[in-house]
Amino acid sequence: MEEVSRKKQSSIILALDFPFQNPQDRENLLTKAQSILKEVSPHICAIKINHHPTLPLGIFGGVQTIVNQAHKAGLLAIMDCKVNDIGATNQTIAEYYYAAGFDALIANPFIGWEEGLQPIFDIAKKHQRGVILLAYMSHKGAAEGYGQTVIDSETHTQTKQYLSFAKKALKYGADGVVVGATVPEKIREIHQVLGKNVPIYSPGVGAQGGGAATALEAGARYLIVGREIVQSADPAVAAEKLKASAKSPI
Ligand code: BMP
Repeated sequence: MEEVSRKKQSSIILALDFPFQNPQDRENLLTKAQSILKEVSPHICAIKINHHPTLPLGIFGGVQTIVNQAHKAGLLAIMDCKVNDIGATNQTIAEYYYAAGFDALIANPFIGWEEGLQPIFDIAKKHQRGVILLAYMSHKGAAEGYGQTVIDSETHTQTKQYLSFAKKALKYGADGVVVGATVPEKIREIHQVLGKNVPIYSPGVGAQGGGAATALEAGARYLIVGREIVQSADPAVAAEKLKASAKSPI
């Protein structure tokens, strides 16, 4: 990721999210996604795919076309499936997404290591792909889970859930963690734990109220941006502006 980001001179990851539309209009949706990706490609380092295109288009023959297009443009592709199940199921989920060409997927550390995250990391290692873990989400309710005070199961001391997840990301050798741009103080704390060992991916810029510069100053390495680009009158201009405002860490 670091290599692609430097080459493209961009820290922006495009969240290719679209609002609900009639599932019969699948072809239009695919055309729209491909056309925005083409326009925006020079200004980003990766795409992130969530349920928005995956549910109507499916993976093989649908979203996979977008992943292939991203790769041809020299970009990486992250699957934002927030894997959150038992190990055997997680393994199958990871195998399908990696088979579709995704370079990394996002998983939820609440499931724990044994029979949870471990099979995902094993499959990732086998295919030389990445795993990114959630550490503190960008929405308000994140405080109820990621923000709660817990007794760490290993140290038996009181800590914040997100700091415990940050330490686990280091221990597991995660390729990144997700921390909302809406909570720069949490980015700062998590960055103190991770240093340069695990990069912070930060969604929540623009539509959710987070600021690009603030998130980067706090320690985010990549900005994940959806509506601010996708729903702009000129997605390429919006992406270029964000790229320019996020120049500092490169
Ligand atoms: P937008 O820039 O339009 O708010 O999109 C952000 C994207 O990142 C969405 O796909 C959302 O589901 C995802 N996301 C987020 O906003 N906050 C998180 O904490 C984790 C996410 O994956």
